Amino acid sequence: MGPLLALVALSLSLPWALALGEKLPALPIPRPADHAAPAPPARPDDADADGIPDAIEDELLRRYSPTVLLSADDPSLPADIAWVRRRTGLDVEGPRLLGVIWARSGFDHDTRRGRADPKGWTMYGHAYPRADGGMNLQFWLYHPFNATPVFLFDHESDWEHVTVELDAAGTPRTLALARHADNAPGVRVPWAQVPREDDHPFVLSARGTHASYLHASEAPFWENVTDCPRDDSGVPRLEGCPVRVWRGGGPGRDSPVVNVGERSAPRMDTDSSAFFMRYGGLWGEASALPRAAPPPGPPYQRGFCVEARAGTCR
Ligand SMILES: [Ca+2]
Ligand SMILES: [Ca+2]
Repeated sequence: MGPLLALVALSLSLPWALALGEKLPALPIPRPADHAAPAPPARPDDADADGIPDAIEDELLRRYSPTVLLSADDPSLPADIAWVRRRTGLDVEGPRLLGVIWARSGFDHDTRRGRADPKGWTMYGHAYPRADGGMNLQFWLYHPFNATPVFLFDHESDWEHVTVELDAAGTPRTLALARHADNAPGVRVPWAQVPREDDHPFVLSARGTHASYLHASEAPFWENVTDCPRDDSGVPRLEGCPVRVWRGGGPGRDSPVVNVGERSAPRMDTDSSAFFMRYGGLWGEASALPRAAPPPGPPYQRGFCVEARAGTCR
């Protein structure tokens, strides 16, 4: 894309995205002065300075990570940040227009397909205290492409998320499912109604758009969600069901959950967790079509710190 065309495309796509806003009310990262309460002092066991010992965050993220059921023919399987960066050159020093960074070039066909091996599907975990004394466990799920029934809404990169909300006693209260514009945090379902394996909630991922549902019957007519037969308690029977199963989490699960820390104090365990926080640009090429802008990264989306205790999610 030439520079002039790129400038026109970006100037068209950003207002559309902001106005129609599936993903792009990109809030600026708040400065410390934006919060009334001071940040808790950093402790050796709390590298992201949110007041929760990191080992507890890690354990809770592993315990409550979702089991995501993807349609077997989903055109864009999950991936991880290091893989997509190698293939696309996404970089904090990438090309910048109107102050916005974007990908140097479009994602090729193979990149859009995502990773074939579930071991390469990574969930990015964000655990933080809520203002009411509870805790939110967010699971951010990356696919390299969003394919819709109406191609006009297609875009490179897709960041989706679900949130397990713990009460002040640490007991799960709800599961919030992000879908399209309802994504901060999304549609809440009481925990007792959430089918699970151990403490891992089952989540249905819509084909191509990757919006999250508990049951296919909740999806709008234009969404394509593969469901499975259920047992008496609502747990999906996976044998023979045309889904691909994504179990993120700890030992015995397919792929890891990477705790990314907080915006002002990212966990630096991996290059990917650092990039997750630092990259403030668009996760793909800009587009002139409405709702076709690639999303910004999760830390720059309005759902990232929803209902956070002041001073802890900065
Ligand atoms: Ca912490
Ligand atoms: Ca945290």
